Amino acid sequence: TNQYDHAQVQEFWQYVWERDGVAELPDGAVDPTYVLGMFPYTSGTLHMGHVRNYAITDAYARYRRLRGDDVLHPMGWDAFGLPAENAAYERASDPESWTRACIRRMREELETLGFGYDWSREITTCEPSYYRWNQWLFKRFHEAGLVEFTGATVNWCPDCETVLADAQVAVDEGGQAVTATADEAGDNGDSAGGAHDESNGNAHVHEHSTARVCWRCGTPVEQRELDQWFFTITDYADELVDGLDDLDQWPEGVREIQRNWIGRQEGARLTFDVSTAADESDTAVDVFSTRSETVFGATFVAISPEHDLASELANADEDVATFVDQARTSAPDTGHAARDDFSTAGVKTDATAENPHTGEELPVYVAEYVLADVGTGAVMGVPGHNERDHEFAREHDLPVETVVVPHGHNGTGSDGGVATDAPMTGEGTLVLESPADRASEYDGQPSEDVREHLVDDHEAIDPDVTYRLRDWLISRQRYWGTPIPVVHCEDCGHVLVPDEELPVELPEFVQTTGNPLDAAEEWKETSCPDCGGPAERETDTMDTFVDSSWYFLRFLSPDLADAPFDTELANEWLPVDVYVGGDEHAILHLLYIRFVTRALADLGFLDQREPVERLVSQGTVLYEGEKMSSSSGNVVTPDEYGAETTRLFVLSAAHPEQDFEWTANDVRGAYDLQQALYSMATEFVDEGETRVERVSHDEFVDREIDRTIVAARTEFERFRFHRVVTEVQELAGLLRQYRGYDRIHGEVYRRGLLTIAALISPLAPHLGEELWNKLRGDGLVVEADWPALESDPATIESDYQLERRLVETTRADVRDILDVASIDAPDQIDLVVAEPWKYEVATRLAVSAGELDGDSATGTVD
Ligand code: ANZ
Ligand code: ZN
Repeated sequence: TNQYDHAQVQEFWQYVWERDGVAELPDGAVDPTYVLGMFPYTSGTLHMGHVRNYAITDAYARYRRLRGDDVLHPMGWDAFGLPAENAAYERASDPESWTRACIRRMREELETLGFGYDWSREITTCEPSYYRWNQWLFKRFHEAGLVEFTGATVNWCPDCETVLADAQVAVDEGGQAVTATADEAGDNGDSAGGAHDESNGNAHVHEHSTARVCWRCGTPVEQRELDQWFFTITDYADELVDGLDDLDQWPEGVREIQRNWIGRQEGARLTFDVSTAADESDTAVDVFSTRSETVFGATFVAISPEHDLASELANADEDVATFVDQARTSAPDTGHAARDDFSTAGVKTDATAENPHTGEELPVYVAEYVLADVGTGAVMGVPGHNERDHEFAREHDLPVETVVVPHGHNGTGSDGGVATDAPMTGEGTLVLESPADRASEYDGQPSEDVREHLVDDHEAIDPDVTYRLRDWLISRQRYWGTPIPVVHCEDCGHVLVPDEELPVELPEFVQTTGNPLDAAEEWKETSCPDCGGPAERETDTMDTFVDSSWYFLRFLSPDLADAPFDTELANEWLPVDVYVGGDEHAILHLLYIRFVTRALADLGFLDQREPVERLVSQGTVLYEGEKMSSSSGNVVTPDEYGAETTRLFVLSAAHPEQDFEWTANDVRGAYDLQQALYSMATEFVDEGETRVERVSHDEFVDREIDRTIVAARTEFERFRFHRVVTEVQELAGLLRQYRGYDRIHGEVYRRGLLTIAALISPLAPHLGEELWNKLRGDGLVVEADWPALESDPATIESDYQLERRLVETTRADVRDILDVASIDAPDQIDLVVAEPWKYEVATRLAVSAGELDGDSATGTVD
């Protein structure tokens, strides 16, 4: 029949592909094209975000195979993490069996969709044969001085006696706890160590001081200072920012996000001498400022509640003590995100600070808006020029002085009053008030210049750089992760587990209130590798972002037993040619893989310093305006019209970076296209009479087929799969007209259909095989060559380039191009009818010149 039975077709071709191992990288492949999608977190089921992600990589991988490349297109599982542990509690089971069940199901789903992975390279991060290399990595980083053990503020539930990840902390809003459940945490369209793993070491998420309670027992959460393990990613801060400039195949948006995250700020450090009322021990406070020239207008100094001086002043002053205590416990680890939404709470101390330039004595405040982990944890308050200082001054009746005015204004200097107007935050001209300052060389100079000079002229003002980036906190006080390969010995302190004893495997899981590793007494008890005395194992496990920070290297040699990856292969095959994933990974995961790659390079295990050459950041699939995800319950299962319809739809709905809406109508459209192409092929095969002698319009059709091939290649390279679909549809339309016009030339028509089969096959591979098989009777389209051109490739190519230029240029340029192409538009429209694209451009031009009305112009150029 002419009916395309998608279920049967899918099953059949999937069987054939597997039998023939078509997606496996051939032995001895030299520098294959490495196409990678962010591997999924094993949360239980695939959602539309995954389907889109993997449809994109599969389309590109299949395209590169058609082009004749060897292609490495592997898949694996990001299998450690909190959701598995939570699910184990909910189901009274254990994280491992839950994870295994998820993997089985998700792999089946991927197979149903017909994605062509080299399954011989499958990796699973919760297997000891994988995670031992996380431990190896930890040790190498430790040897290189990239590991630190130091205090950090963490969430602590006093009832469960455990540290809680941010996702395990619920916000109690008026008695209603909004819990961050395993489901939400694990299933945000994430892959590659995604949003499921919350307490990422350097994401300081600000939360208001509404009650924060334990997700399990509802007890208010405390902030505790605990010793934790860190990777010192900040050592690479400069490199990681500077390296972004060379990543010219990464979306600018992602690079900008990374730049902001690293937050390099150049400025100056100014030293203020401080005297306290007790005045035995005078001290000094350093502040960091990006606008050091505004020091002339500083009217106070403010320090964070965590500042050493604040503790010191609290000893002698009860008000200060109360404020400091309350400020330290009320907010969790505050951070940069808080800066738009800050508090003006503060307390005046009896200390004063001497303005290093004017010598003026300024009051010293302890203020909440001064963040402990930014700059030096202290600021000079310049209400005339800084928003936050201005608000604070208003609240605390502090004077406002204006010392910079817009260029060209001769300002009136300070008003000496209380802030009412907005501060002047821009650059301008320095205008100084006091007679002494007026005489100074800075008065009347541009603010930028003064800033530059101050660091040279002034002993108490030095150049300084600060970063927003924090070290990567990798400690997790929970079970389902990689054990940190350290033992604690009373005599020797921290001792690393020797390489021969790796992996340190997880003990059996037990349900308990705190960290199951703490409860595993037998496992914990060990002997010191150095002195042989009694010692205890470290019970922290690693952040799962460690697992995903190097997995792309493991795919090169997944079974290697004596190293995490093969250095020689890595030097040949890296960087990953194309990496595709959701943009929620713009910072953490994509920053960690860059950091780890650079660190491994410095350790001599790699030549490459960047892991990914080209990054494709995919947009969101929406359903009635909301993100499609299993936790919001609006997942569309791909059964109704078949898996392939889903693939074809997600690829043709929009270009990969765009969000798009899932609509039943458009899905139906993708289905109809398959039916239509299938019918064309079956009708042609059944066709009785075709021609063998060539006539002029055969030439035209041949040329259009060639043109489509060239166009599709460009669109595949640009990841514009929806344009490939359009090209195929247009060619199909032309073939239909051709067939209706006269008897067709059999070979030309057949070539047209075979071209369609080949070009659609990366997007809809089952359909591609089916068409190919109908038309040829043997062979597989996945093993076919890229369709050959009939006419001179150079001519087609140059015509096509011209066409592209026409599409991409502005109307003003079009006339020039038409001149070059010797088309006398619009008078000769008739003559260019044979070449529709020229016709379109010409009619558009004519419309815009008022020589034709819009109705008679058809088609679009874009
Ligand atoms: C004085 C000044 C005057 C500043 C002026 C800016 C403008 P932004 O504002 O994002 O460019 N700062 C420094 N350390 C801080 C801390 N620990 N907590 C809160 N704020 C802090 O960041 C740079 C500015 O942030 C610094 O420059 C400092 O205020 C403030 F017209 O110094 B500035
Ligand atoms: Zn010891």
